[in-house]
Amino acid sequence: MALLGESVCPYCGVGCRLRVEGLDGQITRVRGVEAAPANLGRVCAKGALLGPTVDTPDRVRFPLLRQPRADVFQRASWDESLDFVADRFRQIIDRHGPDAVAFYGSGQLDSETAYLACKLFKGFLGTNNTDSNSRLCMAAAAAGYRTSLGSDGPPTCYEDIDHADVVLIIGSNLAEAHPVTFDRLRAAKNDRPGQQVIVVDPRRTATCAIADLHVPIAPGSDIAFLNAVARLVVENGRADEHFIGFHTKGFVEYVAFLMGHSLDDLVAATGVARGLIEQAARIIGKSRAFLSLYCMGLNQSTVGMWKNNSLINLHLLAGQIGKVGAGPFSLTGQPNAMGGRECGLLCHQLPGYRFVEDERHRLEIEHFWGRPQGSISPRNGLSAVEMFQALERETLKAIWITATNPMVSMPDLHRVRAGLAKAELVVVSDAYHPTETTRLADVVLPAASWGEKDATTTNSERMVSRSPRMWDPPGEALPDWQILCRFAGRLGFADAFRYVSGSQVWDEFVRLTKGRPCDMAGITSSRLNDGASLQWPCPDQFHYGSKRRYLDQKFPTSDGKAVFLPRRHGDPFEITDNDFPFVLTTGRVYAHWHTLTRTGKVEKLMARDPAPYVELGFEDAERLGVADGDAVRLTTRRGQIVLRARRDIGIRPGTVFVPFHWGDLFEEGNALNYLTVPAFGPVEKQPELKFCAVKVTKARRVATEATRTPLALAER
Ligand code: MGD
Ligand code: SF4
Repeated sequence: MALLGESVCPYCGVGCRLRVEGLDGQITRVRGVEAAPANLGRVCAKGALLGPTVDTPDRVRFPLLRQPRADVFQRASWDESLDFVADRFRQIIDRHGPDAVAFYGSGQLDSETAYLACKLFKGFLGTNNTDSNSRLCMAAAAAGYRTSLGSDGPPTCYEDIDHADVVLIIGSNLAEAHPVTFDRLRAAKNDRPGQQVIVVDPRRTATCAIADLHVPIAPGSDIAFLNAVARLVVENGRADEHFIGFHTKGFVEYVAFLMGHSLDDLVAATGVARGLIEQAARIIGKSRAFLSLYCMGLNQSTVGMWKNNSLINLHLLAGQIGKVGAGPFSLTGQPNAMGGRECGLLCHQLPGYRFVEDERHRLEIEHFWGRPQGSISPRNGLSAVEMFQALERETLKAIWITATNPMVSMPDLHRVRAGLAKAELVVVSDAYHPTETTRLADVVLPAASWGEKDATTTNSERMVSRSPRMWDPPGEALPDWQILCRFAGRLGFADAFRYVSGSQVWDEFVRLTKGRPCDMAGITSSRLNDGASLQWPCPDQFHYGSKRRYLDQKFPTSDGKAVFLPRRHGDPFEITDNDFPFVLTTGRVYAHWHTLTRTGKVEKLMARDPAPYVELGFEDAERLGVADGDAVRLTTRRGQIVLRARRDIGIRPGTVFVPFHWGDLFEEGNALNYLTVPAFGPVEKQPELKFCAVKVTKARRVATEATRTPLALAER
């Protein structure tokens, strides 16, 4: 057995560092690296079982072109396929302008690719239509940090878990979605039994196993909960007047706002007993080091940014930020969702936490890229959901999709399918084919995957690491950043996209972060290639990186003060009624990652969670005459699917839960996201994946057994 290398896990944002061992070209063992701050030697089953996901029969080995008017793909050369794509892009831009094309990427892309996609589309093609699936998970957190604290990016680090005496887990199923962080918290709690954990989730999830208090609020009612707690903290005399006076603004208005809402009304909106909220407020109010861990239960909402602001208000009120063991800590979902934000991949951003609507920022970037003034459009581009809507309206004509499978992960899939069908050109660069999305492409480009390329990523705690190439990509597959460079060359921009290595791309990018809140100027390629992992801000090459931000309690706002932003609780986007009386909420399970392109091929993981299901409460199930394993039809205003029932005592009455992982390759037309609503928040544009109104009925026909795997399909 030989060491193949040390690499960051390609799954969740915990960013575990893994030691990968192999023999005869096969991975034989994956272990956690003891010295890595993110995981301290731990690894979860998904990381440990990465081996079977690498060399599978459905890896894309060569470029594939769909044959005209046919449903079959034919192998093509790189020259042929990129010439074809470049010609089509040029024609479409000539006819309809640059905003007729778009790039839709992913939080799984390395920073090198995210940066070059931004450079090519925003700087050289003249459209800000680049976005990523991070829009579906972290946009609200980014907007929340920015509006409340003056900058995106969490102030905290994993080590804070060991120092906090109160941990609020709100809208996060840590045990299944960030299991190594969950294990760390469990260990911290075992070491210090006085540490208190509060879980706020409409479901009694596996995370509640370590909870001292579970508050099963009604889906979507987080703002009411947070405002009620804040009001009680004020009433109990627990506000930190010194911190508020010196380091915040807007407090008087905020308190007036809180007192303008009766506690009874706030409590009623949460749907839980007042005593639970009072208990939470007492625990938080007395805390010496109060840490919040949060994720999609806050972010995936049309009021996701407001939920984030409300949580940060609570931290400001209690003076629980900018110190060891305290602060709001958004857990990123994907391995490089943070890096995408730093590189400016989202449609309103530019590299180094800059913004397309800011003239000074545009000028700085144009100058750096050697572009004429005015090259970068001053308008925000299309965000994720808007891209697929624009395809259906035919205002967007071409889309380049990379490292994501929107035909499973986007809301309202019937519309996504209609959009892709109307597109003049769909290019998908992916490691696997078929996926639900590559099946609908005109061109499929073979992407090198984890272990097959050098790749830089930033995890949830701002830790930047480089994963080395450990083995060769299959066939002619290439790293995504190289594919983009070859494409840029064909569009006439070869000089600006001539890089000898990913390191050169990275070093160019970090120069753009100099002096910015996410300063990575000191995180040079030579340090990363030597195996260093460093947390930004890290302004120069002698700096050791920063575990925490805001320790001086100065915030990157115009006057250095954080801002209280009163946010009102309101109705969800889609309300339940007699026709659609249940709330449908969605999420993840431990064994699976996103749309199963990888974990669907791992026998042990499939054995744990072989098929999709709907979880519903016992009372609701009894009323509907549904037993475990019965077929249940779920109908929303957008579609219907049939799933097997799992009764659970831990879910609120009137709420049902469905994991989102299974797509059409498992059962045609039966994916969860055929049901969900494409509404998104007005500022952050993050879609509402946690709440829609649904009818639940016992189905007469038994759902087809969803036992096929993408692998089986590929082999047919
Ligand atoms: P979810 O299951 O989407 O996972 O990680 P999480 O956000 O932890 O949602 C978390 C919880 O929110 C659920 O338990 C749900 O019941 C609760 N919830 C629903 N509505 C509300 C609400 O209105 N308020 C509150 N307070 N809670 C609510 C997501 C993260 O996971 C992400 S973004 C990604 S991209 C990664 N994906 C992923 C995966 O696919 N599989 C696995 N195993 N792990 C993953 N980790 C990452
Ligand atoms: Fe990978 Fe996340 Fe598991 Fe760590 S916790 S091994 S990063 S999936």
